[in-house]
Amino acid sequence: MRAGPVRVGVIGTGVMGADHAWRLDEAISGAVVSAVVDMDIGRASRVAAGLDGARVALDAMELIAADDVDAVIVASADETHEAFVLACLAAGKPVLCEKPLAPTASAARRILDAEQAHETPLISIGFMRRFDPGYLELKAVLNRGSVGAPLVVHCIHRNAGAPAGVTGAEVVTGSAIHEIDVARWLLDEEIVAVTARSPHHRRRAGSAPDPLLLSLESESGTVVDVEVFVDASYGYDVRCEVVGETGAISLDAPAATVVRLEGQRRESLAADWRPRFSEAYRRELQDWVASVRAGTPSGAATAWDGYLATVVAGAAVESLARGERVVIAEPERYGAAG
Ligand code: ISE
Repeated sequence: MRAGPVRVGVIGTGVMGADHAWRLDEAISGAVVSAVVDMDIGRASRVAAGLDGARVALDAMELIAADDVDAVIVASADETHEAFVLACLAAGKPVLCEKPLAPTASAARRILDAEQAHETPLISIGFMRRFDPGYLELKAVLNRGSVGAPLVVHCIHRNAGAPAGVTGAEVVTGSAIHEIDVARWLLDEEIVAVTARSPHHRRRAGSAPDPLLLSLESESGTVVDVEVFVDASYGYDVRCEVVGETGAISLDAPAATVVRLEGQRRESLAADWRPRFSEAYRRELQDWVASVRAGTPSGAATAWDGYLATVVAGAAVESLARGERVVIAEPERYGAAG
């Protein structure tokens, strides 16, 4: 067990990086944020000013190599993940990388290969649904066999507003990838084929495929249908239902309070994923910090999970472009594609 707190460096102080830094500072035991960095130095400085003793690093590579950084969170733009995660591996430092591990399967594969040179896995991926109490209970009930074998899984993933200019590929690798990971994790199976469609485009979402509909087929034939909105207008809404041979299990979206007033029963919805998944983020970070202190792998998704999620995401992007079902070849599914 490492003596003293883990000194964490945070790369990227946008929405998620700032949230992780704040949470580490306020709500996680055994860690301190020692350094932050961002393309926007003003943004990094503002985040550092709100933390207890964090400095602003010169650049991401300086932060990764620094003696006052034991472990790194990568929460920068998706296309920068590969260079930063590879640098963490070269420095032998544990890294919690936000999803996706990389925007393409080939980049994720290079990271996976580099990690394999290390005896202990160093990479954890921020698929936080794996730490959400609701998803964990759903998986536990499924694993107990209470509803029999799963036949269909319905995933709904609605965001309240779209970032300007988001592309179809980004909706898949930035948003739908959570559901791809959930499908593999819940079913304990690989995805063998994907069909992606975007029947009606919402004007508010610009050119983004909104909604994006995916149909994922698992090895044993379970179908996972996924609906993603980048801009559903009304709030952040994530749901999941598994229908089995003898019953169904659904996620109950947590709301802190229910107001009964004037003949109505109202629950509020979060504006984005941070409040909805705050407990999942807390558990994910606490687990990661504990694993870094103990020098053991974390309970988070691994580089392998991150790689396979990008393989399925790549097939979804291809299906969207071709308008056809895309079969994922066996070598890719089992990581043999070089
Ligand atoms: C965002 O980047 C996240 O990771 C959220 O969890 C997800 O719900 C959202 O769709 C993404 O844009």
